[in-house]
Amino acid sequence: LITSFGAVSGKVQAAPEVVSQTILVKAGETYDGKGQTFVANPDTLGDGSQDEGQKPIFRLENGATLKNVIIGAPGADGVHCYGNATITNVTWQDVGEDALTLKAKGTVNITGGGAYKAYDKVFQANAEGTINIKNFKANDIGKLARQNGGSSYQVNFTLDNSDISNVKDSIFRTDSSKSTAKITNTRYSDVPTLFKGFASGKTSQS
Ligand code: ADA
Ligand code: CA
Ligand code: CA
Ligand code: CA
Repeated sequence: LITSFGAVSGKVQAAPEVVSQTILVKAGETYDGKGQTFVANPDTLGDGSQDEGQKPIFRLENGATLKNVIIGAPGADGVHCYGNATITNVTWQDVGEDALTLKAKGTVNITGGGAYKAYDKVFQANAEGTINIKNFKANDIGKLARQNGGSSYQVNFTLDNSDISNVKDSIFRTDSSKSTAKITNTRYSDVPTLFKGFASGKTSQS
């Protein structure tokens, strides 16, 4: 009887962990949240509004992995990736300023999980590199991924086997004539535009 107290889908849910100082995942290391929910302390990391300059809940060094994590509200500035990163089964229940930012050149592979309630952007590319999104769900978002406005380096975006709904702006957006975007095997509902700002021949959908 005691084991089913507070149970959801047969599992006892731990209270969200309030993160007051950004959790650092060192180069090459893996942080497995084991399904735990993490929220930002609004006094130290940020309140999850559209104010810039909020801090991330997780900071990943080059080659780090983040998996089995739920980010609740407030989400502050989500996850910052400095170089290559593997993001597996991470769900943003209520995206804060944004969900994840590529902060230094690298490839970010996001597989599984989802992002919800993003007033503006989910993924933000502030450095050259590649963002691959696969087996993902997003609902009630502004844009799925955005290369930093006015930047001209190359970012390659891919989206595969995902479900995207209720988008205000677009799936992928850039201002760079070098950047590319490819969408495969993905279902949409209420998505006004797939690609915004890409040069001709730089996008594909199948
Ligand atoms: C906006 C802002 C950038 C940067 C970015 C981000 O695009 O103009 O300077 O802060 O958000 O990384 O959230
Ligand atoms: Ca921003
Ligand atoms: Ca939100
Ligand atoms: Ca941000």
